[in-house]
Amino acid sequence: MDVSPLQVRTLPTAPYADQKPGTSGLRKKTYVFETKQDYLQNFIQSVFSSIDLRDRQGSTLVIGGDGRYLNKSAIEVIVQMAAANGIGRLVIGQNGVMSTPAVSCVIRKIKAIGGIILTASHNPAGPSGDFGIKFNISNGGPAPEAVTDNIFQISKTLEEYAICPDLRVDLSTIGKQSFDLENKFKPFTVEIVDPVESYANMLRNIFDFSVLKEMLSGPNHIKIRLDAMHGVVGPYVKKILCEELGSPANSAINCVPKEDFGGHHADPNLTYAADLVETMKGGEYDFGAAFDGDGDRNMILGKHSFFVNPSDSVAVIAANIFSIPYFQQTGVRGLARSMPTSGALDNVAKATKIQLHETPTGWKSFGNLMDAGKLSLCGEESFGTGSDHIREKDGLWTVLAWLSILATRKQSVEEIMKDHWQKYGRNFFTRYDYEEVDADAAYKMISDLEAVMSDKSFIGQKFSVGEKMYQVQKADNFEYSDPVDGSVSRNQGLRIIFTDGSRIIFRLSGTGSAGATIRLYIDSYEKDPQKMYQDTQDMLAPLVDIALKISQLHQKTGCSGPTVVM
Ligand code: G16
Repeated sequence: MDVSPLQVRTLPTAPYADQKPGTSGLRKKTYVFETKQDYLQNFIQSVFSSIDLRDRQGSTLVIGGDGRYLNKSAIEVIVQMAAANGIGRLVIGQNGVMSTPAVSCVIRKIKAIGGIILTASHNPAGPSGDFGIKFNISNGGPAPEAVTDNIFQISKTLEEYAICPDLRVDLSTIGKQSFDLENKFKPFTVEIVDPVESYANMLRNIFDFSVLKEMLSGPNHIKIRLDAMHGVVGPYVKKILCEELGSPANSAINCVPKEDFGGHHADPNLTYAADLVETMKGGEYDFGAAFDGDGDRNMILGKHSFFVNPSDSVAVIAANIFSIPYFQQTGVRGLARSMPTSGALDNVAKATKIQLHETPTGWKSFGNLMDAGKLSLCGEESFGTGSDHIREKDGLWTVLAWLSILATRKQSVEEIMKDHWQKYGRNFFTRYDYEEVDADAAYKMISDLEAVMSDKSFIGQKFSVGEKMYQVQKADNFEYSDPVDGSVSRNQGLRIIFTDGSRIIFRLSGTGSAGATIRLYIDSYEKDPQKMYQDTQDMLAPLVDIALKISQLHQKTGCSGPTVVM
């Protein structure tokens, strides 16, 4: 197919100095769709310019998105620009759709130099929703700081971008399309692939599908309910859980990806997945799960909506890890959680003598540890769990991990969770989000708090609420030295650690799209079996009081309470 010559177009004169392009590596602006003219073109040209010209011809990039509004039109522009920039080959999910875990899987499988993911993750979609662009590198994970900084530097001075404006790609037909370009770069190929196939194949090699099939469709099958929330994961659920593992069609709902996620907020938590929670309360289903827009997050529920806290979820998987055949082959190289995630995983690591890593929020540090062979399983409190099978968190993998545990233990979700607490103790955990806070007030509150915490007299201070008394043992701003590349990440969150191990953590979100989001995390360990089943909010109320008192959060930001409690 012949296309018109490459064009070089001028970008708006004002450089993008104030906008770090939104890769997840550049977390500050990840999900903000900048409305400045040609933002997409600037971002993509900066990514391509960061790849040495000599390497582009022989290279392959994987492209996919979560199907939200602008997904397809953005991919059409990316294809035109890839051609003009001399990229040899693109592999794209059919109709431009591919889940984040699947992109990671395909990058690794075909040894691509990286991938571009069009997603704003768990944030709302549609014409008035969010949009984002992510750049992943050849290990299948989010680009590290060194790469994103380079892209950012390029973006600041970029004046032009290259494009083949007449190149028309057919995103709907599976197969190869070749384009002869009237320039020195040729041929340019685009391969449209089934977005589910490689990913499903990977899962077949990780889990025992015959055991899962028996549990989901055999004579004594359990009943499950999976809510794809009109995000990208619907076709994966249908193909893998329903077609292949035999779960009836009505066990999977909201499976057609929509540009606006059906007007819902595709974020799997008790607030936004309320429909699933309601349905599960009825007791008809034994197991439930919901996913976010791009398929990397998950929420696990048991019968009657028994909620599995994500920090507990990764701990349970760790404690039962050999229910998953993959780990029988690889062994367990290490466990990891992000700093604000509860210490539930630490209890398992301690008991099993497996090395535990505590990393900054986000998936990048996990990827480094995995590449270095130091990490097998990891998770975050924000509904993310995953393993070294790819370099992103993985919602559907987590569901199959839980189902494998259910199959091995022949117990319900609730029984498994309660047994776990009896054995390891329970970490009560909650997160308060204060969204759309005035940014200046939020930064000031955090810096004032850091000043209070840095005062020598703060260590040893006692705080009492009712009968409860907590004494400060340690207070700092979390810092992480990456044991693999030696990089140091500072200012990762303020931690107040008490003598009984309870923790209060404050940090500013890196993914919000309006104002600032303050996150307050509370984590408290309990080993008294009598108190094990108490209500989380009741148990943690004294620590919440102390956190608000020390930080003066409400007074300093004008907030009267959190917008979301998890
Ligand atoms: C939030 C969560 C993090 C998570 C990040 C990206 O970041 O708190 O745990 O890693 O989103 O999640 P996703 O890959 O699903 O977009 P923050 O900085 O807003 O707290």
